[in-house]
Amino acid sequence: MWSAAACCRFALRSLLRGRGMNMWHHRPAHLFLPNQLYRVTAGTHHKEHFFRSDDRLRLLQETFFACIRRSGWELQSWAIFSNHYHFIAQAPVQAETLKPMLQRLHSLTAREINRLDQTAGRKVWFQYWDTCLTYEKSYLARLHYVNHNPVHHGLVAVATQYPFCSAAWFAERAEPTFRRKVESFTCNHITVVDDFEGLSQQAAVEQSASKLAHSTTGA
Ligand code: NI
Repeated sequence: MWSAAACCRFALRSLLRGRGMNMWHHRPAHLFLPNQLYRVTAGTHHKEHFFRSDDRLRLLQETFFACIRRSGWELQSWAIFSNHYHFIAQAPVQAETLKPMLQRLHSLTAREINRLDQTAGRKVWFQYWDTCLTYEKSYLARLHYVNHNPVHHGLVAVATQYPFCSAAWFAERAEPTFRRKVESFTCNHITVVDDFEGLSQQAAVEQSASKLAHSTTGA
């Protein structure tokens, strides 16, 4: 016999699978701890759309979750795209684990993308930028920014429609008062490294095919 909790977990997993979402399993945190919260952005080499399909985005997202869990960071929001990603997370005790965690994420995903493209050793990731969030308002505004980043890049009309970001997870699981507080912030004044093209996946596939055709014809 299954316990009620086990039934609930199974139902939730089935629900998430049915929606094609592999979401972070914790509830959104609402504690602000200065000097422990970081916002991170990373981009691919030459902003290439290496993660240009749902399968590749899923690979990146799942590897990202695994690396975050392994390092003991507490994820608070994330947005993953074909050529960059953003996240906000709370450091475990020392934030020095950030660098090895990202190195592992980049190494594992680069190896897999290069295996798929048969381009062993190709540089996939460029670099990352991290900022320690020391003011609560800045933290809340950036949570909102990351949750809504798929809209900023023109990929969806409503962020909860995008399966590789935290918007749906946040909408479903955050306490209503916390959610309303975060959503009350505007993103207009935020300056972040985010000058990445918001290509739709279809456009990214076409762009990639076009480059391949040019390289094979010598154009
Ligand atoms: Ni972005």
